[in-house]
Amino acid sequence: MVRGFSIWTCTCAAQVVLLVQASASVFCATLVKRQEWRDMTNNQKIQYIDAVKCLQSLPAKGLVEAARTRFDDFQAAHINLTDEIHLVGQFLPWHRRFLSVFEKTLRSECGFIGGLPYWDWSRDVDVYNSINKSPVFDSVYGFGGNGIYIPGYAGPFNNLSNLPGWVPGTGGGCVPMGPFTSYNLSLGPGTIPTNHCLTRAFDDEYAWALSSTQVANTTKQPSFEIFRIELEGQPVTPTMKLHDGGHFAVGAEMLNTYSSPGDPVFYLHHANLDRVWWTWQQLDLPTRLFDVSGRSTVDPPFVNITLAFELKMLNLAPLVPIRDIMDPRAEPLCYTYV
Ligand SMILES: *[C@@H]1O[C@H](CO)[C@@H](O)[C@H](O)[C@H]1NC(C)=O
Ligand SMILES: *[C@@H]1O[C@H](CO)[C@@H](O)[C@H](O)[C@H]1NC(C)=O
Ligand SMILES: *[C@@H]1O[C@H](CO)[C@@H](O)[C@H](O)[C@H]1NC(C)=O
Ligand SMILES: *[C@@H]1O[C@H](CO)[C@@H](O)[C@H](O)[C@H]1NC(C)=O
Ligand SMILES: *[C@@H]1O[C@H](CO)[C@@H](O)[C@H](O)[C@H]1NC(C)=O
Ligand SMILES: [Cu+2]
Repeated sequence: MVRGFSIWTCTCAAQVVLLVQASASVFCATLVKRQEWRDMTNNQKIQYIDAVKCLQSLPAKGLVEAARTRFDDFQAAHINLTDEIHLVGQFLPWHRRFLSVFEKTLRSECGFIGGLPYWDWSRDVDVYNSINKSPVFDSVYGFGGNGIYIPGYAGPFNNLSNLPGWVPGTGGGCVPMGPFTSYNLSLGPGTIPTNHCLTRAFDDEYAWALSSTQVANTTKQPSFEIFRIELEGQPVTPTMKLHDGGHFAVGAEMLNTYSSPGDPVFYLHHANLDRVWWTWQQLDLPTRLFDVSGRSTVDPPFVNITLAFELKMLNLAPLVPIRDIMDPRAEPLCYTYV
């Protein structure tokens, strides 16, 4: 994927000037197709899982000492930046860039030839009001299922019952089946590094938040800021929304704001959120293609997010201004949802 990034590392003045003046789309040679998990062939599913396992077998590049693998590097960056990238205006742009770097890394370092898959949970929840039966959690052609049931499980710090409206999940322990049973995480829970298995605690109590009715309510929001708040959810909204609904429905590893990218399904959940954002942008592209706003930090003093705000990826990738990741069809992103 050197070609994909080449324009950004180019020192040629003319190209840089052109880029600044246009402040818009630099067209891609090709777009990778991001597909819904169940629409992929079994062969494509295995290729994706193998690529993630490849990242889990490559050595870390050392952002934090406790990170063992390239897969951990991504989790480490997310943990480090968590307080700057949630509940703020850059929430969606940051995660769009993060997923794109993950996708490009799978391609450049693990020979993956496809696009990042997404998980359209509405396709499960609209039918079953549950995520349990989702093909995403298949133990052969998916990410494995629920964690082993631990009665009274209330999170790694045993304090989730403090959350308003908390209903215990149906798992909590190690995921016993699927492709990720033998991979122990080195980071998390939260900001603490521990050697632990991948855990899940499915909780269908929150599945309603992922229905197509909820998606429609989100995409009808008139401004970027209200759209982002309605998508991201608690504690700014009084009830669960698409973003936190997905994290809570899967539970355990996925429930921790810092360390949730330890569950490989994180990337499919966030790809779907990114797809919902792109859907919202496309409903009024002339207005919304470059529409961002919102506070830059959770606590004052904060500035308002603009297109010039730079997204940090630490040691994963160079800084880019939000302007450059507003259009998935343009460099440096180059993907399309199908
Ligand atoms: C992020 O990394 C910086 C630099 O290593 C460190 O000072 C900071 O404590 C880290 N923050 C978190 C939340 O891990
Ligand atoms: C649970 O404890 C952890 C670690 O002390 C803390 O970070 C987290 O905010 C707590 N969660 C709740 C819901 O109280
Ligand atoms: C993986 O973590 C679990 C605890 O979650 C532990 O029981 C197991 O021994 C660890 N496996 C390895 C190979 O470190
Ligand atoms: C739909 O969106 C509005 C904001 O426009 C929000 O107040 C309301 O709670 C949402 N409805 C549901 C069911 O989430
Ligand atoms: C951010 O934008 C809001 C709404 O337009 C405005 O009220 C506020 O003063 C701005 N804050 C800063 C720090 O520019
Ligand atoms: Cu996040």
